Amino acid sequence: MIIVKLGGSVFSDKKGSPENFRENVVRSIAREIGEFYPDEEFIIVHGGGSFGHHKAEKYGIRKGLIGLSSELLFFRKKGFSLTHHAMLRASMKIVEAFIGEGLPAVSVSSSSIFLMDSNRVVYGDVEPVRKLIETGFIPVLFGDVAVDLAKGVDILSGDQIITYLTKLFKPRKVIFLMDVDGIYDGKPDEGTLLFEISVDEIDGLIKRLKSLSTPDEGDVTGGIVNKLMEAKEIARFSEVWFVNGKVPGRLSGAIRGDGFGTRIRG
Ligand code: IP8
Repeated sequence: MIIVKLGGSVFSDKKGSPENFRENVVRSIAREIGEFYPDEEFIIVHGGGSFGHHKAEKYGIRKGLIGLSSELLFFRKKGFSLTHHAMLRASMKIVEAFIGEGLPAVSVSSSSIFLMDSNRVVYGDVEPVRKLIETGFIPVLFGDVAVDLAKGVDILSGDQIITYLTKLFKPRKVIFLMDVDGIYDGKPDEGTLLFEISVDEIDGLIKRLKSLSTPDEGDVTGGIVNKLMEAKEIARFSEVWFVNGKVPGRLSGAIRGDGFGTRIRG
């Protein structure tokens, strides 16, 4: 099994107009997956991109529901619903592109199966996902809003969903598709691309990137630093790759194992 994270900055321009969608890019990714499916099982998890992050920010979803005036409570709950519906629209477009390329993709709403507690997933009803895979489907999950037992509500990142699924399903690979060539030891346009990182090097790298970074604008779940923190967990169970999802051939290279990008050594 392979889990593919379809980053929001791959299928959309996060800084562009709300809900813009790169259908050609997603179709090309679907075609590459089609070269390996059905011999290989896949789960797709996509991010928020130009669909989720803007609304999540506008309605302050990450701040939760505790101690709010009734007016603010209503505002935030409405934002929860609107953010979820924006993600449903993103997922619909992605699933349609996959179906258009002949792949039996099926959308699974993350907010319907996961519960969080203080920013982390604590429960996931993933049996239907397992059965979908066993029956030959390609489940498509996504970063979403979620009920949080401590805060009321929160945003659940696609990256965290992948960590949770990896612990249970132990895929042979997890591949993060991004809009840059992989992980850099500095800012993507200035630093050097790292072709291989060992798990033990991740903490040092996170520290360095944090000291350089301006917060990732338009990303409520923490961008590359958050991804690396999840990757550190994921690499205990699976091989991890970071490759450019906008460049045709990079995904299939990572699937074959001779890809251009960053590989995390477990
Ligand atoms: O882009 C965030 O998912 P991510 C989802 O995987 C929302 O962090 C709703 C902003």
